[in-house]
Amino acid sequence: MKQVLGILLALLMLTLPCMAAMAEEEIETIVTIITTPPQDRAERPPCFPDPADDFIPLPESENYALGKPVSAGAHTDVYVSKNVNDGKTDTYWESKGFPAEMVIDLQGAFSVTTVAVCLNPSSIWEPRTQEIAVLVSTDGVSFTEVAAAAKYDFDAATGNRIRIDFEAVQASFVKLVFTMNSSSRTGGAQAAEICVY
Ligand SMILES: [Ca+2]
Repeated sequence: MKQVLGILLALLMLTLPCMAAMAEEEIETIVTIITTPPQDRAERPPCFPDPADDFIPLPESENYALGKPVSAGAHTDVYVSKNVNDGKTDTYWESKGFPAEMVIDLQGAFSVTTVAVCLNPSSIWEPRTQEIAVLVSTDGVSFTEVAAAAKYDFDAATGNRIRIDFEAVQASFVKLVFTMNSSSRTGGAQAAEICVY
């Protein structure tokens, strides 16, 4: 009997390392590394439309007006002229009355084709219409009209911005003349950003 038990014990001792090896194989860990998407913006499920899809598109080329010197007549309250090209749509210029001229010194001669006027994109800014003409100059003294006065509709649904396109022209100075704003909240022109492309 003792002999049988001894044999069984020996067999058990022999098979234990094999069983341990099998157990190790069975619990082999598989690691899958998944890279996370960029966390700099909220993810939007594809079934939800992006409101920006309906925004009036702006050129992706350089905005020659950004940060350049500007000059305009009297402004309302704290809404000074330099707010018009500081790159922020939450700051804006508001003229005191009409007509309201805004001149941007591009500090160099550029071939320009488009002027965009943007208001704050928030829907708190109810729809309004402004009448605007665009003129250009190479010397800052003599200006040529490139877009006659016309009415443009600003609506948060389309980004609260408009663009005025014209034939390519050399310009060192761009002047906008505002002659009407349908908003009942102001008696002047309003622009959060004026961009020149
Ligand atoms: Ca601004």
